[in-house]
Amino acid sequence: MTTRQSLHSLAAVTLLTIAACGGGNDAASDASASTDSSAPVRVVEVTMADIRFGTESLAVAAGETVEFRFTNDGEIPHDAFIGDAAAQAQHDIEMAGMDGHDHAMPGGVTVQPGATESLTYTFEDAGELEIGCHQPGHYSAGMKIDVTVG
Ligand SMILES: [Cu+2]
Repeated sequence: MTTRQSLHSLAAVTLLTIAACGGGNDAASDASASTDSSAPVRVVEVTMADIRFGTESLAVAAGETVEFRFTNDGEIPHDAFIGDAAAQAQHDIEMAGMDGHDHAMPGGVTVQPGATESLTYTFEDAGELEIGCHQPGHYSAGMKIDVTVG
């Protein structure tokens, strides 16, 4: 019993280690093995450049869970924040007040130059969402992806 418990703990630590190393090339090959969810997760790779996303629009199914992998090919940090247009506008105001400093961002990630960050999101309801970058001035410059959930 004790042995089984420690094996279980070891497995948990291994999974945490893989998660902490997200973005490395080695982690990518293990991603499917570390996914416990029964629902298949679609992986969408998105590049970021100064100042735009490599993808302008995306269609997903209502209820679909997507693992985004944002790779920043630019020379400045970029964000990816998922929400409807009203949430984007609100978030842009909040970020402007923080001078672009990193902060906890539910539904979003900040990606440093040269880095890759994963963001897993379940699109519950049909509608129009956006993925916006809220580094100062980026969203208003059009750094966003239109997401159609249907
Ligand atoms: Cu940006």
